[in-house]
Amino acid sequence: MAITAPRAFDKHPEPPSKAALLRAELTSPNLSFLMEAHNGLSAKIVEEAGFKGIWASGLSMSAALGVRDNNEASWTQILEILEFMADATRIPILVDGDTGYGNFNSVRRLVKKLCQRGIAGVSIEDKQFPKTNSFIGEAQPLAPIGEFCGKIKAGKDSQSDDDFSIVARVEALVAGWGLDEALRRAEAYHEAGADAILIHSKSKTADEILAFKAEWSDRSPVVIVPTMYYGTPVQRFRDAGISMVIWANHNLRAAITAMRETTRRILEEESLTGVEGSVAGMQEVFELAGNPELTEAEQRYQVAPRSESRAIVIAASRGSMLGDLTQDRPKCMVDVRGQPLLRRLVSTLNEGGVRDITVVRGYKKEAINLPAIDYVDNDDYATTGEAASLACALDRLEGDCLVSYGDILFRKYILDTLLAAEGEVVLAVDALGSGRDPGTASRLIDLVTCSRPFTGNYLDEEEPAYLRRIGNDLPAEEVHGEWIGLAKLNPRGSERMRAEIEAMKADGSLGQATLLDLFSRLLQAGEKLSVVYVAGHWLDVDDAFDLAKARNFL
Ligand code: SPV
Ligand code: MG
Repeated sequence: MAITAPRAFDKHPEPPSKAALLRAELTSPNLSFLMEAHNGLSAKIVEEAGFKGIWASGLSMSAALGVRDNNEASWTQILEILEFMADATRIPILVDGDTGYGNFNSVRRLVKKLCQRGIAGVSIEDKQFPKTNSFIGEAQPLAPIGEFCGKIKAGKDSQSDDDFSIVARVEALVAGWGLDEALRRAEAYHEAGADAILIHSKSKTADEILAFKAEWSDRSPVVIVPTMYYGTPVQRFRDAGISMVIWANHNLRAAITAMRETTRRILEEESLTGVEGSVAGMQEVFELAGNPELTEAEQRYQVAPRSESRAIVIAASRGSMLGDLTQDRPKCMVDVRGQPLLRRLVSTLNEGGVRDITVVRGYKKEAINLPAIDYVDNDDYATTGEAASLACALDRLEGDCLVSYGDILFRKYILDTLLAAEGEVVLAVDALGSGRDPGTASRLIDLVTCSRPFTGNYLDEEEPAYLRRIGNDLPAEEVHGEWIGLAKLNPRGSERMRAEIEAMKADGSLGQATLLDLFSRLLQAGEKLSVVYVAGHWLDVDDAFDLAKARNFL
């Protein structure tokens, strides 16, 4: 015989499928154990404990959904749970498929879907749809043998994975029909193609299932569910040659006891202290959910780290050009289409990942009451300027930090661009803003001169732009744009800004200074301030005309 070179996949054989793993457990001469699970979490716990397979119990999945074991949950709802369980684990799952949820045709579709979702096998029982749990009532009606054999054949013909197992569950002993009927049925189901027989019993002893096994011998693997005859030592099942034991519902029952006790204590004690030591820690929850893997994957796929930037928003002034609108509230709380201006600004910051926000209040500070924001107050707002307001938040001015006027709105991409920009202090500058005529504007415009003008080409990355001058009265021919009122500082930029504020405090110039004065001092001290050019897509609100524009901006 010719010797052929090994093929590539021989060197790296595919790991066995879950169906193959279950089949191996069923057919091995050793006794195997499946442990009940009813959702992704309990399935993970079963795997973590070291079980080689999972029993997806119909009773437990139903109870966990708050419904009865009477096919009250639809089969597709069960399928959803199974998908979570299969995704959460690597060990095989044998599903309690009840009666197959209908006739042979239902079984065909069920088996097809189970194979698609990575389920290793299904057990179907020879009762009538809709079923009732075997431990309820007496002498439940059984399915005609021929009809049940049809379901087994239909299921076997529908499996897309050759190793998928169909376990035929014989209910004759539970229904009181006796050993002979059980054997007759098992034989027929075996003939129809069942991969194993599950012989069920509600007796307190294992006598009847052991009698069955003795007669059945090794015609096919035998599976048992010793919920009622739990007192029988497992060694007896081993000695009898039973193939697989299913511990059918103990995770559900353990959870019920634990949840009841915890809930009762918390209700009574109106405190968590009593239960804290006995419930799983938060870290355990995160670990079970697989959070460490996500952290690893973030590094592998280089997901950009979430912005850690904080923001200081200066909103101390009244905004008197808005007249009556700022009688009882500061400008930042003026309504813009149903929401205060500041709330819209905060939303944009939040959307950009900036959650740590401090607002410096002054005029009518009690009217600024938005949630999830820190506040500091400049109670001398009437006689001081923006730099003094910023100084009120000096201890927040650290790390990556945005400094923003409280009366501006801008598109999120401007924030994103700024957050991504390199540099110790970076100012967002509107290149089109240079077209505004400072002479006719109703307010002061923050004009800038930069190391180069905006080229008009957003892809133009040749040369970074730096701030040369900033002020309200620059010569028109030197103006390259308008600062929009938003700047980003990196840790070193924040440190420099803090130092400069301290220096201004010391020399007495802080009180009346604007932010422009602060930037100008940094420039004079030889600091490099960077510029990111934008072209529109922002506005500030000073007067009624701006407010109308703001409404349109949204
Ligand atoms: C289940 O776990 O849903 C079963 C086993 O079918 S038993 O409840 O014992 O019938
Ligand atoms: Mg069941």
